[in-house]
Amino acid sequence: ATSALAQTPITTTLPTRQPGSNPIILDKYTADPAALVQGNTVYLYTGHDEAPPRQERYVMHEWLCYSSTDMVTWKEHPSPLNVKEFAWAKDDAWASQVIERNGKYYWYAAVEHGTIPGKAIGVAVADSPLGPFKDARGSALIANNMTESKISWDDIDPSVFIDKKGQAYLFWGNTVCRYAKLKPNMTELDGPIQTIEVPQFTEAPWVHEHNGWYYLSYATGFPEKIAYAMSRSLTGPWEYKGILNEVAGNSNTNHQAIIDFKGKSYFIYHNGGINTGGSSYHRSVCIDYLYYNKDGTLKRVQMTSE
Ligand code: FUB
Repeated sequence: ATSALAQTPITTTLPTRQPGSNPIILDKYTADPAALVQGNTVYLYTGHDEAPPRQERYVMHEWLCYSSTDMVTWKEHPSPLNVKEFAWAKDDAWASQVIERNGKYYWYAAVEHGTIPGKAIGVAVADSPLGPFKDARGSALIANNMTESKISWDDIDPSVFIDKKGQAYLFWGNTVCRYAKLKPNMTELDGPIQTIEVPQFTEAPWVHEHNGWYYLSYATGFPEKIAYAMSRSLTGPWEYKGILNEVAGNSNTNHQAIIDFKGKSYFIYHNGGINTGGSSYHRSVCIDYLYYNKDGTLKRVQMTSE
């Protein structure tokens, strides 16, 4: 039998976006969003799903950057980082996050290592959120050790956070959630790698703070939903609070960024929602509002097409 997907005509002309609708970018497939608020502007960094139509595999060589001052209209900037910038890496511009410290911008990114088997995390630095970003170390910050989980993609999905005292933390992982402190230079670990116990952690940790609570959201199960835990401390213990949103349409993976901007909170994620070819490997970034309960817990995200 011919599948519904095979019957769907795949066009190269993607639809035109109505302002405020989801997905927010229609002329490229975008995945693994990370957002950085800088004053009046939100910078949105995404992976770029470049697989040819119907090819169900990740083809990702570069990251993309968009900015907005209203979360509705998004301006695309030239790609500020390509996996080739990491000379020690082979390919695979997977999930990433950018953070600012002392006027410099640090981009943590998962890539396939060229000589050490499996995924690794590199860090690039720039003087502007728009780049150009340059490899800050000349080597991986985290390279695959394949110790506990025995999988080659356990060192992926970096999320970085700086607390009010100026201590930076890097969170990452697949199957096992890990974290480590970063030195003030942001390019070296400061102490041992620790693990975090949260139920059914698949990947995609994102750490944010809101009203004195820390939140660790992450992809759970497969196909992936997003779950979250809360803590008063970045070093835990983390208390599991449940599912934050359901499987996003037509994509086995989900990957979230959470920000506050101009008095509102946003849940930024991806789905396979473009109806001319969207899939688990042709993903699209979406944005919905996020609402907090009085006790700090999160209301389930209502995914919308607007
Ligand atoms: O984009 C490649 C991988 O898919 C990411 O690292 C995961 O979070 C999932 O979104």
